[in-house]
Amino acid sequence: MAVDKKGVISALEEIALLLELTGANPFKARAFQNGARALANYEGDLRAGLDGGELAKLKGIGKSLLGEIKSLLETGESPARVELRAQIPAGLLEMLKIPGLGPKRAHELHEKLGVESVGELEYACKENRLLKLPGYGEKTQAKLLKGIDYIRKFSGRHLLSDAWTRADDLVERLQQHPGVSRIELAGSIRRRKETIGDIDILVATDEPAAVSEMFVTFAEVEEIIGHGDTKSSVRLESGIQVDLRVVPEQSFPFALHYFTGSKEHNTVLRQRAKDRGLRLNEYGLFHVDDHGEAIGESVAAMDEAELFAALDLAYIEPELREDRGELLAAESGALPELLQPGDIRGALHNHSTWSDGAHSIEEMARAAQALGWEYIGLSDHSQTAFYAHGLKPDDILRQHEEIDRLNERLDGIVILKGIESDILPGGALDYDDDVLESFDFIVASVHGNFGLDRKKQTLRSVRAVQNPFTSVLGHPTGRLLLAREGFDLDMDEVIAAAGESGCAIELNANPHRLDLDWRDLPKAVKAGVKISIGADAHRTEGLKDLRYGIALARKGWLRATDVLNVLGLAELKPMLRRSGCP
Ligand code: DGT
Ligand code: CA
Ligand code: CA
Ligand code: ZN
Repeated sequence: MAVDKKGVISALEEIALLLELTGANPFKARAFQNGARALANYEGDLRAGLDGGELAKLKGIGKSLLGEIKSLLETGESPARVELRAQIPAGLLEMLKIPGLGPKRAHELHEKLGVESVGELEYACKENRLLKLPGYGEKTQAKLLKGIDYIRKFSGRHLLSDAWTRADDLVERLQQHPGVSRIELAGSIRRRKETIGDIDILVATDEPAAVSEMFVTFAEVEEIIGHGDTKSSVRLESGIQVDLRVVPEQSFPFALHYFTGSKEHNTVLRQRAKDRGLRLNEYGLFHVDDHGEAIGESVAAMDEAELFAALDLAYIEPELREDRGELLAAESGALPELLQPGDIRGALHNHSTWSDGAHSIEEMARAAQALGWEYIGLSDHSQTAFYAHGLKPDDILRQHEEIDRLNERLDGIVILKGIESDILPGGALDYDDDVLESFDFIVASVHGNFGLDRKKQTLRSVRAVQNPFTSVLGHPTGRLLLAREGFDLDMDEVIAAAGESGCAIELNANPHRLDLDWRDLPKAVKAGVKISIGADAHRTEGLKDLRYGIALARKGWLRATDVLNVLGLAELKPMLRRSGCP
């Protein structure tokens, strides 16, 4: 498969990194880095530039590099990369994921200590073996250990979006089997956790062997971990593990409930059954005798709702099954009526080619309209975000003219003029008041200086939500799932300040963020804060990420009335310009 420009550049960068890992002459690695940079700055089409000889003339692109580029464009692979990848132990690459460990040091540790994997490095650190190396001290070693703990926490987990898409696809194909009478996703995907350990699929069938066989022979199965009539497990090429469980029709609701979890929810529900002289497990709900043994047939249940009803509970949506008060609410009729996808009328946080987006305002607006939105909020980056082509005041004037023209021309969608303003380290927004005043809304976000101490970082966000120009506090923790922890701040304090000032808080729907964390959403609602589910789309397809935001909103117990972007334009607009604005 051929690769595009981005693919070529990242291949060259990877080669540079691999060269460093092998301890090759630093000039060699630098040559590939320079080549990648030259291509990134090259405006034209690579293919044409290659054929026309223009690439060859670029500073930093030598003969051997040209060969690699040509091969990448033609075959999607480069001989140098293939060779290097084969030469380097996989564990060494894994080590690069440790925060603070670069290729040079990884090579050194490999060469001097024979360390070839994260586990080996951890062991070496615990044995204080690094202290013997020149340039490594107690502090470095402790820092590496902390970094290892950090990646351990995430290892083997996947983003909800990645796992969910693959899981839906598997379910759809298994469903084609004529022997399958019922099929559902279970586990953490069904509960819409932000990250997923493995995919769980439950099937009711009277042909278990045939269905299992179909499952383990899917093309993307890389390894069969287990294969039986009731349970099969595979690992997909993507590294995700999938568990398939096959049950008879009558136990399907019980098995679905059990394998949906969470474990904590199951535990409290099982206890509730026990208190009523019943036993709940994945096969059914049974009466017990004096010795505590299950007797007779299971209480019948067609679906999970009947299972809950048998325990005098209202139906608990899968998203809520985390033992965070759902049983109590289900008992007392206090479960929330959760937000539905159809409640959403638009979204505020989106980027265009004016900053770091891939599509024009018009393309974004039309895509939003195609999704049934009534409005799309445009919020490109502000001037401090130079790395993302943040907008200068005169850019803003021109952008607003473009939006005015588009709003006149386009029917059925309204574009709102916004900005994603950096929150400066002291908590101020990124423009003077006269510029801030020209927007319909402002999303204020932290994009740099993540290392401020807790007190300063908290004060920074508190000041931002107190600023009457701020409509929404964007991705409030700054976390990147599986990659970077949020910055250190007291979220309770930020939420309280937002509640007091009337500033909304974002639930950023980008599957890498899903920020504010769902666990904090009920707190925000309790403090009277409205939640803005933002797509943070950097291309038209990104608008569809809103589904992840909606999923996590539900997980955070949100009702439609808790969400800002369920409002129509007329109600929304005054909410965006808070009192106190000049
Ligand atoms: P994951 O895969 O780590 O994202 O999380 P889950 O919740 O999908 O966990 P998984 O795949 O290990 O198991 C699926 C469900 O099966 C889990 O949510 C609850 C149920 N389950 C598994 N093991 C146990 C157990 O030992 N006790 C109880 N009560 N339930 C269990
Ligand atoms: Ca799972
Ligand atoms: Ca599982
Ligand atoms: Zn942002």
